[in-house]
Amino acid sequence: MGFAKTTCTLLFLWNLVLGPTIAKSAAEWRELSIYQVVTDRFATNDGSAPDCWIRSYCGGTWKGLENKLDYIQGMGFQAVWISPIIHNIEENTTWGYAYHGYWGDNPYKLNPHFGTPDDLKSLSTALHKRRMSLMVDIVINHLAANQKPDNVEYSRFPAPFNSKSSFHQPCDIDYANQSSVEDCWLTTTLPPLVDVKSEDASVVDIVKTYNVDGIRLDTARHVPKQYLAQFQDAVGVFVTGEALNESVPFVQQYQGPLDSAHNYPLWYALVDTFTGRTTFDYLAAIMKTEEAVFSDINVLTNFLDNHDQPRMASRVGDDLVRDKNAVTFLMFTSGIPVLYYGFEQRFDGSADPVNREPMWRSDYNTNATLYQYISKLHEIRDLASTTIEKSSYFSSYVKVLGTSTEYMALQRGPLVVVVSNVGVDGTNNSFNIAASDFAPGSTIIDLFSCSTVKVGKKGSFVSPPNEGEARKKEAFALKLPNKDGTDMKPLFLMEGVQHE
Ligand code: ABC
Repeated sequence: MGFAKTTCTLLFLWNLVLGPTIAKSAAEWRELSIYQVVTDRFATNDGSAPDCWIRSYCGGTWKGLENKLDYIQGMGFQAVWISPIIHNIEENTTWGYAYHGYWGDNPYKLNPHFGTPDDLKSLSTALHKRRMSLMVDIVINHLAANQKPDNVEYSRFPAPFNSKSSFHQPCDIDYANQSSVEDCWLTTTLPPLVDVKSEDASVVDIVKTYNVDGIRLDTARHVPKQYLAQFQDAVGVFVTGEALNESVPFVQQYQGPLDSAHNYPLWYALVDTFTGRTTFDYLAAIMKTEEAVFSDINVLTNFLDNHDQPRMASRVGDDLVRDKNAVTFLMFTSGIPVLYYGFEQRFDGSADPVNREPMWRSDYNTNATLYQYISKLHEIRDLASTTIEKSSYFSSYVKVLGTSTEYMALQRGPLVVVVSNVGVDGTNNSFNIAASDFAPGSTIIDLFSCSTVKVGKKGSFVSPPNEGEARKKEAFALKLPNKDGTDMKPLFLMEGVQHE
């Protein structure tokens, strides 16, 4: 099947490109938070801010991204997921150019629009020097051609893809039929996405040598599961797969063959909850089902936005408070938080492609409210996870302490998080938490306002409504007890967390 031959060639090629592997396991990834970028849209080589057509290359590069790692790390992220790196079709098409990277035509070459092999290697090294991790988006389901399905010039693809027999016959997907989802073509209109016969092992190792810490596997639901398992085995790094579906049992099928999957079922619930369309009971029910059904929810990749979906800010308008509550939940619930670039600048693009705005429009403003806020959330997360043993914090599941129409309280390790979905209008209702792990009689502190609350029987306490405009607007509170459960001292998060 050509497996060994392609493996050796590619190992050689990719080792040249990226240097030695620093593979990270699922257990290591679950302690990280990920920042997702579309390379073309994140930063240019020289820091310039060109105007561009939203469906063409805008000029972002790996070098540009490397130069902006301070910005990403300054918010607290420990990993960066970059869009696909391989060579793509060059032509303008019905849907514009391949700036996003999902229209590969040669997996053996890099996309020159994003830089040279040395540039990518340099990005990888720079991340590792900062103790950050690199996740690369990989597409094994298809290649692309800008010819009608019956006229695809297969000879233009490199071996072993240079013949029609390496691909399935063109057909349109019937989403009710899994064989059709796996074998038909994701798109048959121009430019068609030519479906690779992934079950041929020759393809597996194309990716084996991507010398990165983790992989985001595009279109996982379109690849037969036995092949996904082979792929996971072959690459030997953490893989999170994209199976775009609302159903928990459906997405669960992909954890096993792969380490992890994008938590699309949770995403649907988050959007509905934090835009105020559903109650917290609904979210709590999804969380409970996921806990029961998945083998490990802590390695699923959770998100509020991504490059395929309308951004949160496009749904909630001016209501920054909803964004704050949603991202608070994201950072403290079970699973790996993934933030799509620009969320912190309140980019509000709706459907693809306007949700892929050039980042330079924000001027990389580190004073932006959400930028500062997310960096604070990271500080709290670090504090909470190091107050107890870090690995036990990240392997434990968040516990829902209670819900009301306006609030949800969650406990994770030493922290209770109270989020609200009422938005900027706030609420005058307090929230009674009947039981928590806090010691009765101890004092707990709201990490944002520094106000304190006394814990009653069974760990019960009252989370007061926000007083005064600032708190009222935020409509949530975070509580953390001292290590020994005794009296608390304030933590001034604006000036950095103080442990004493
Ligand atoms: C281009 C244009 C768009 C245009 C589109 C037709 O063509 O840019 O403006 O609307 C890449 C590019 C896109 C490009 C496409 C196609 O290629 O990024 O800009 O769109 O040329 C992945 C990536 C995505 C990427 C590709 C292709 C795949 O994240 O960025 O797109 O490599 C399916 C796939 C999923 C894929 C997604 C785009 O399409 O499964 O892997 N994403 C149902 C199906 C889903 C399906 C979805 C969209 O429709 O179940 O499998 O996703 O077609 C819910 C249900 C869902 C349901 C949704 C719609 O409703 O629970 O199951 O999803 O309630």
